[in-house]
Amino acid sequence: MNMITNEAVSLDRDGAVLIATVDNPPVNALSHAVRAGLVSALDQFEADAEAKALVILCAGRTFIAGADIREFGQPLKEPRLGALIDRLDRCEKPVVAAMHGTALGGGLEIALACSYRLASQDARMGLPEVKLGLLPGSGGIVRLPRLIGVPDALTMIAEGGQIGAAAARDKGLVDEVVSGDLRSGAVAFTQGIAEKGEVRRTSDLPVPAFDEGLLATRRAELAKRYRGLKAPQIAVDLIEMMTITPFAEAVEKEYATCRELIASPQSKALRHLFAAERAALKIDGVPADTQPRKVSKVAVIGPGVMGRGIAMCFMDAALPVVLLGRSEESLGKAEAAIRKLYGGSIKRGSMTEAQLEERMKLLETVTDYERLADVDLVVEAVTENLSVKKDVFARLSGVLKPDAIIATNTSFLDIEALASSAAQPQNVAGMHFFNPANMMKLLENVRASRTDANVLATITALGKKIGKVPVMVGRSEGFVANRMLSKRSREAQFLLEDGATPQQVDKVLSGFGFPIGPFALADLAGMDVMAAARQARIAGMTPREQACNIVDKLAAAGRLGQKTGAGYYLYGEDRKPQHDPAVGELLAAHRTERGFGSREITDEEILERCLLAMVNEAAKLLDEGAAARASDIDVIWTSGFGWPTHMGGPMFWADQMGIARVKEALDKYSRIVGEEYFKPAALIERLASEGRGFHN
Ligand code: 3H9
Repeated sequence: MNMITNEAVSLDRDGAVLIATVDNPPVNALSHAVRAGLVSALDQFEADAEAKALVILCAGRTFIAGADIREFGQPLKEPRLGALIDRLDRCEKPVVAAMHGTALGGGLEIALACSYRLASQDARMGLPEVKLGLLPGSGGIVRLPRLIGVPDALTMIAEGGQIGAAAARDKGLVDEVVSGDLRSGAVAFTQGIAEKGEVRRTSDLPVPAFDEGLLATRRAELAKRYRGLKAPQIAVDLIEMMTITPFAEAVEKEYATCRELIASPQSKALRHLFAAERAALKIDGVPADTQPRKVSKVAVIGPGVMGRGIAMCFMDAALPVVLLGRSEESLGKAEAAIRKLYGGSIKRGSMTEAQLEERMKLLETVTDYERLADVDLVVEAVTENLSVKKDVFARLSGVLKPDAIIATNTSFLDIEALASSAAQPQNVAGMHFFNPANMMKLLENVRASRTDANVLATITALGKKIGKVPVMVGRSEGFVANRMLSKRSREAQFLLEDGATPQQVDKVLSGFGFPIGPFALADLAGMDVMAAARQARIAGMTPREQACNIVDKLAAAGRLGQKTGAGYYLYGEDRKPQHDPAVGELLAAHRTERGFGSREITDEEILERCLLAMVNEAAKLLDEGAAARASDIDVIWTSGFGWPTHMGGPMFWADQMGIARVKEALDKYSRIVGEEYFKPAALIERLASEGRGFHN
């Protein structure tokens, strides 16, 4: 008979074993109902003299995936997770956790306080709190090292990675891996231990000895790997604390730190991004139950740098790829380049020769469009020229299956014009990959006015499948990422004209948290590439933008960037950017030619002009409908363009600054730089007058 405790937890029995089943879809997060239900299950278990042991397991796709993030920031409702875990720790009869799916955060902390831990073969365990800018707060930090040792626990806590069931057993985190049905396996195991009634408490275990130097080494490594992030460093502090502090006091200290971190700006930013990434998968006009089309074979047109990278994305996801090029020679080059890139993975130890050969078997190279008759989706990645692309669309229309999707990888061309040149415009969308396509996480999927809902669902699902962060955007020149980037690049150039140096601008932006400043980045991309991109768009520029030709001057002087050893900076063997007085002279001559006096520019002005120019453009994109939500823009910039995740993305940052202050600053720079560049977007005017932010 089922003994219901509440809507989220039910209790039933099998002989002397009670079984508490948590059922709180989608991921069994520890909401108030789950905590209360488990406390009630414990009450009944303790009061029941016939019950010798209790199993905690979960219905649905996973064991408890952690505290309910949606409850953070709300008033705490009893029972707290800590109190539930303390009850488990003190229980005088054995409790067994049976984990499947992902046992994460508070979910794993519950298991750590049980007498025994079982895992199904596919189960994964972790303490991912650090990824949300916080740390375990209910004994995870104090218990895990006692079970698996300090070095492994430190890695799991400070980096948030997961381990599988077999590794967890080997390390001592799990007692047994259950093959077959988890519930029956767990009940059988628990019946075995029930009679003995032996209780094991992780809290009774000593902290295993470890190498004293470990903490300092890991601190330095983590500072390098997670630049600007506070939680990984605090994780080391807490580990150090737990090694020298009595158990109960250490648990209190851990909880107090967790509460502080929940309220910290970094955690708010990272939690915002967690929700934003999931919101980005919900597409306007695409009902949640829309069935994506089946994609089991794809084609990529154009074997250039982008086409090769895109082909690799699909091959890496085990999808067969037909790469179409104009000549055997270009295809041969592409194939060799792909092999070489995979060769790099072999050198780094992330791929074996055998895996490379398997991967290459997925690639077929062809010159004939007829060979595309059986593909489900085509990504067109030919030269960025409307008539060339239209020609490809027309040729594809003649050979593809009627429901095959055509996705263009254009960066700047008009998606509507391209869709109109296809026989089935409802099958046309954009999949805008970023270079290097096989590495970059961001995928801007583009909807055109006639794109079918199930095409949008398909490219979103496919984006996830190939390990990208897909964000749907609408028609706009440069879509979202590049259109905003072009405004930041413009301001960086204008700042040079006004008197700033490349070093100063790069220092301010990398100090903010970008991995690289715009000028060091330009040196990496190549000045010839930058100059060509500028020429391609020069007709649409303002007179000041047209005349701001520093890039052309550097390119003409042969300063093409890292590849020629000189660009905005000088480069030696170590490829570290060095100041070059010649660039100072070139800039001074440019200012004289343009009639600009040089003035002292503050770091604050640099930061605000570069970032607010982007935010203002983003507000226009939102009003135009090219971006569906402010949070989508935050996902785009944090997953694609190095905006530091702990700053939440440009729109989150602007909200933190306050929209009234954003408008004030835009008004100020309208006066200094010009109205045509900084006039506040209509949306910013509206939000400022209503006292609202982008996210509310
Ligand atoms: C913690 O435990 C702190 C404690 O130590 C101490 C406290 C004092 N809460 O990702 P998906 C939702 S901190 C609420 O698409 P998947 C998610 O928003 C927590 N909701 O699925 C989405 O909803 P929607 C530590 C959550 O299969 C839906 O579930 N734990 C939570 O790709 C499906 O999610 C973590 O950080 C949550 N904790 O991946 C785990 N988690 O459809 C975070 C998910 O409405 N979660 N949702 O947008 C994950 O890593 C993944 O969600 C998981 C499933 C791997 C579980």
